[in-house]
Amino acid sequence: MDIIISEWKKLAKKIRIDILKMTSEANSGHPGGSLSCVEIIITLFEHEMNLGKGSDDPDRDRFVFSKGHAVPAQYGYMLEKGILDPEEIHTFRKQGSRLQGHPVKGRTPFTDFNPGSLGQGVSAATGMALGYKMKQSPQKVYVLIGDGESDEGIVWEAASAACHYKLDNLTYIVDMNAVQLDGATKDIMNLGDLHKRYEAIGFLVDEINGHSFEELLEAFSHHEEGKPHVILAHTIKGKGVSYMEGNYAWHGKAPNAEQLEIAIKELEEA
Ligand SMILES: Cc1ncc(C[n+]2csc(CCOP(=O)(O)OP(=O)(O)O)c2C)c(N)n1
Ligand SMILES: [Mg+2]
Repeated sequence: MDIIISEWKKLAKKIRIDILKMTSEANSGHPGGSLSCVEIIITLFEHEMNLGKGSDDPDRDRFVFSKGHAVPAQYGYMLEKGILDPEEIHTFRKQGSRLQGHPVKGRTPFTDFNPGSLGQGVSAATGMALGYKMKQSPQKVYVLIGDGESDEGIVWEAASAACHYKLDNLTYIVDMNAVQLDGATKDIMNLGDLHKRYEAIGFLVDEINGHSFEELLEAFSHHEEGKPHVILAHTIKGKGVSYMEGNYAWHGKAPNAEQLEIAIKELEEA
């Protein structure tokens, strides 16, 4: 496993550089929340999810990027793995391009929902998992949720339904970077103790460091029959770039050419 993790760490660095390059060239996008979820995306796509014969395989597992503004992390992964043409990095957020600022279902591979309105992806993913249960299909559904997004009421309606219908084929991963659009999540709408909240509804709960591949792998290996699973993954918004880390100002702002150069240097030298 050691060898794989050292490769994943190199991949994470490349993806972070891609995120910065694509947002900088587009002069728009969301670097902060994209940088925080890179290890989560890698662990899901490299290890956890059954991708079947590829994106068109109807029997593969499903992924809903509910905090869809952070999709540069998934684009970066797909660019690095050759699922997307590396040249497409230059098309991010351009008119007519398939690499839009939020995922577009059916336009890019492994894109199972059109998110953007926060909270809706959680509801959609929960419905997908219920559908697979009803069909007695072994397929699993994974959904990536923001901590700020967790302020949305629809998340909790979906979470209750997930327990009511015993959706043990469903995993929520919450990117707990502690920051949302214009401040700290605890200052804007305090979530209280998410661990206890999810446990009280009936989830199997893990709380981990979301930048640790070892902890992500361990958490993903847990399963309890009849219970949906939530992984509360503590991360750093803007991870890897000193002037972005923990700073809400980089939620929806792209680095300029000079800032990009500093960021790439920091990542390469880390
Ligand atoms: C329903 C809804 N309200 C507001 C927004 C605007 N918005 C986009 S991202 C964001 C903050 C999200 O914060 P968080 O979920 O913590 O994301 P992350 O920190 O991972 O970037 C907001 C308020 C939205 N997209 N949808
Ligand atoms: Mg956040």
